[in-house]
Amino acid sequence: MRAIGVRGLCLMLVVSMFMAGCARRPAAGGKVAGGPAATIKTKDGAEMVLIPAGEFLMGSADRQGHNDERPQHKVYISAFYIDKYEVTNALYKRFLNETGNPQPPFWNDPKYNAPDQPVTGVTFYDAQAYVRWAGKRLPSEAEWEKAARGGLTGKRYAWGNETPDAGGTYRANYDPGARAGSDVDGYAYPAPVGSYPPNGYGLFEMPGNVWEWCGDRYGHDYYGVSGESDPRGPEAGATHVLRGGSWFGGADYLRVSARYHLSATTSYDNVGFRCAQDVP
Ligand SMILES: [Ca+2]
Ligand SMILES: [Ca+2]
Repeated sequence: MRAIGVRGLCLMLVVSMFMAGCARRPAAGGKVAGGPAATIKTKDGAEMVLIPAGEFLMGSADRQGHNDERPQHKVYISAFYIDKYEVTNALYKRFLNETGNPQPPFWNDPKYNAPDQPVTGVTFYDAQAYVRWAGKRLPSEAEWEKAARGGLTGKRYAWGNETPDAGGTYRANYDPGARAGSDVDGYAYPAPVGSYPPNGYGLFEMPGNVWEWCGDRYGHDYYGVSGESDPRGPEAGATHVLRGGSWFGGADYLRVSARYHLSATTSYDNVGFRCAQDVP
């Protein structure tokens, strides 16, 4: 047997230290010991982020809050996954190809149809068809708000209480107003997903870019009667909830507690969605 010499021994030492270092790193996806993976990739190709179980304060006690955001109330949400980004045109195209669902009205408009822009012009029923195809579901309104808050408590926006343009840095794609111009924040139309900083849970564009359909029906006074654990909205109601504001609207609807609603058959060029999923 040949002696390996001092250089060989050093090399072996370096290699074994490297391997030991690798072994200590968390598995791909950052699996928490004994718990569900922090991130997963699903059938449609989307990345999803785990939102931990726990209580949060839903709604607003803030003077800026609208009547339907009151009363602010405590809600418990079970752990769930939510898409890291709004559903893009690239992902939606696979769904159209596989299902023959009709193209949304802005599908061929170059202002909206880049592969990494969020899909727009989707009705609530389109969004439902997509989530069923992907084996997922729409987030409840309460899940959406918890996810949007990014772990912060009682703040006005996903990033805190600063205005979306504080210090000259734009934190979302919206319409800052006639004086500034709708593209002073970087984009006059939907921005490619991932263009703005993520929130505390690592989710992008929860505020702004496109409004996002939630699974719940809308109830103006629902917060006064809502259950405390995984609420799913009122039994009846003519419209469905949307959250987050959009490129075609002001800062008020970027607030994490702001609510909006439309009939399930409406399709606008500032409305999209993202998916949620139970923890298996
Ligand atoms: Ca804008
Ligand atoms: Ca959004």
